[in-house]
Amino acid sequence: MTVLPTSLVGSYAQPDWLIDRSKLAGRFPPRVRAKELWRVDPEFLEQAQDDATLLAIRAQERAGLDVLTDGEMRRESYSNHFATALDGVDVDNPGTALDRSGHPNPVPRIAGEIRRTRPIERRDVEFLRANTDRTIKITVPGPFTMSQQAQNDFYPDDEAAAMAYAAAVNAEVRDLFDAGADVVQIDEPYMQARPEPARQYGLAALNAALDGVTGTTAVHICFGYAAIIHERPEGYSFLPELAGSPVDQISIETAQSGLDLGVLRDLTDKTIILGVIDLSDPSVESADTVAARVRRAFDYLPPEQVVIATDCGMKYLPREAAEGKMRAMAEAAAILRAELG
Ligand code: MET
Repeated sequence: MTVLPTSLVGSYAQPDWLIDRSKLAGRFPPRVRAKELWRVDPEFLEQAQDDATLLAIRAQERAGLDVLTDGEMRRESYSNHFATALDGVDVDNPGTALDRSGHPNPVPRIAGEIRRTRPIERRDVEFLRANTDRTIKITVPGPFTMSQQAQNDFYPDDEAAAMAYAAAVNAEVRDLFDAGADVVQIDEPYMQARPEPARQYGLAALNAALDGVTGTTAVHICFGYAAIIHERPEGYSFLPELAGSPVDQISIETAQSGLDLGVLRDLTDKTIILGVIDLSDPSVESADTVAARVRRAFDYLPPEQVVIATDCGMKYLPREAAEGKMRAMAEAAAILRAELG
């Protein structure tokens, strides 16, 4: 693998013919199913999602990205696709939980033992593997985040629920590597939103999800989609804690927040998936701007430990903006590689 590989955090802009982006915008990502968002009849939906995935793959290849995702084209949200496929959760009689901005949201209601009875994203990895020769990454929601996006009516406490989710994620992660994934990324945005419980049991749940896994793993921690959560705090409320986790790569956002990268001093054993693309603004950064954002990390980490990435997912971006921003990443990588010789 080349130095300074470029990658998405996961999602790419979904086509308007596939999903009603006007209904997606401005609302919190759905926790239960939101089938009404799809513009294609159920009979043809998988075919349409496959075609949209091919489009996302080719767009990433054309832009020159090194690590490709499926663009999360098949998902209404980054987490509901997996979370609603588990046994033990009732999505027809949902519960309520506060989202990270404090709004009550319909969420899966844990009504029995959480069990993953079948692989959920295995076909997604197989499809990606069959359609590109580049390195591939797939994302899966983390056990802590899922525990915060659920109403627990079954387990004695939320920690027990998080550990049950961890077992489901662990089985899935193993299957995703078996299906050909090069990198599996666990999305844990709620660790930033809820640092106290994240410390109490979230980290243990993440580590349990990684238990015995041998492939390259990543965890993504962010401030929330720029299209939904507008403010960026000074810094992360939960991050150095990950130093002790067996995860290989940590995905953080630094562009929109202008994050003080001193936090990387605590994470020198990790590869950092460095968010250097601001998703709050559809205008495309120049390659020089992106390169300058990456250079900031070299005060703390050797280039060998940096992956060039977006702050969070590109789900809510217009497609032209997404394409331009991907090209800016690839061009920035080329500038930096030339500098490094
Ligand atoms: N993998 C997800 C995405 O790219 C991460 C979302 S965290 C709010 O959309």
